[in-house]
Amino acid sequence: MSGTIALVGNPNSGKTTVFNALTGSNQHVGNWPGVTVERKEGQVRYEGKLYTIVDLPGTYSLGAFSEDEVVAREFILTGNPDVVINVIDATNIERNLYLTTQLLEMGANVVVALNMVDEAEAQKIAVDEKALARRLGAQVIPTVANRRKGMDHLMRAVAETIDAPQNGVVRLSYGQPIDAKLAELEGFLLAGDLAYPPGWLAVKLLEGDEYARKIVRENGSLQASKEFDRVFRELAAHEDDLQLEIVDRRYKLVSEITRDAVQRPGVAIQ
Ligand SMILES: Nc1nc2c(ncn2[C@@H]2O[C@H](COP(=O)(O)OP(=O)(O)OP(=O)(O)O)[C@@H](O)[C@H]2O)c(=O)[nH]1
Ligand SMILES: [Mg+2]
Repeated sequence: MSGTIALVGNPNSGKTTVFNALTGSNQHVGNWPGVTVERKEGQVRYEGKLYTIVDLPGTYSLGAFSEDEVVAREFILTGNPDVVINVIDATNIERNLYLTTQLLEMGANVVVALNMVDEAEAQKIAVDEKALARRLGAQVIPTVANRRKGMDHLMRAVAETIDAPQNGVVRLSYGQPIDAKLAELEGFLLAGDLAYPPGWLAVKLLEGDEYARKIVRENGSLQASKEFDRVFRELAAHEDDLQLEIVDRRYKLVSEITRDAVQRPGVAIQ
């Protein structure tokens, strides 16, 4: 086996179409343990190597608001996929990139399938793939999944990205005082030897993510630390303003990247 691929993207972006185009009939359907969410897994052969590919439920975000989001993010964080194919809808890049920034923040090894480029072309939306790739620090491959266009190129990018991981280019800054708080939290979390990236957990804790808090609260070595009570008291005190600021920063980054890489008809270049 040469690696595991996770397919992630907004609802209706074309994940299952990509999955079917890559796997053919080589797939089976089950359920994720403990939830009613469908689990599709298949096999892809590319250049003599065999890959397992998992079709994750469609989500706009990777918080803890729905079973779908939790299933997707748990698999990305603890299922150890070697690469995440983020399927994005080329006619709706700004909305789709919100999820992309979260994937990069998790430290996922991302390849972007820029899907529905046929539709984008019909709507005269011009996407500068190179600019997008540069800003994201990930390969961006145009695809038309329902016509199987771009699938070979996509698998080549997957193989290359497994061999030479490209993550870590997008490092979001949330400005002060949030960045300082995050660094402090990250230091605290490092002592816990957790199964989750400390940088990602720190952001989720500041966002007030209940699930992230549970992970930290139940960690034995963190509980035993002197810092433990103080950290949680501070989190509770700052919750609301930090949450808004963090989401706002992410949206700003996404709209900046979109401005760099996408031209819509009737929107003048500045
Ligand atoms: N024009 C066009 N249509 C596409 C393309 N890829 C997929 N579609 C169509 O878009 C619709 C949604 O595709 P799906 O593959 O079901 O999307 P999904 O991301 O799996 O959706 P959820 O599982 O609901 O999140 C289907 O009708 C596909 O045939 C494409 O590249 N171009
Ligand atoms: Mg689907």
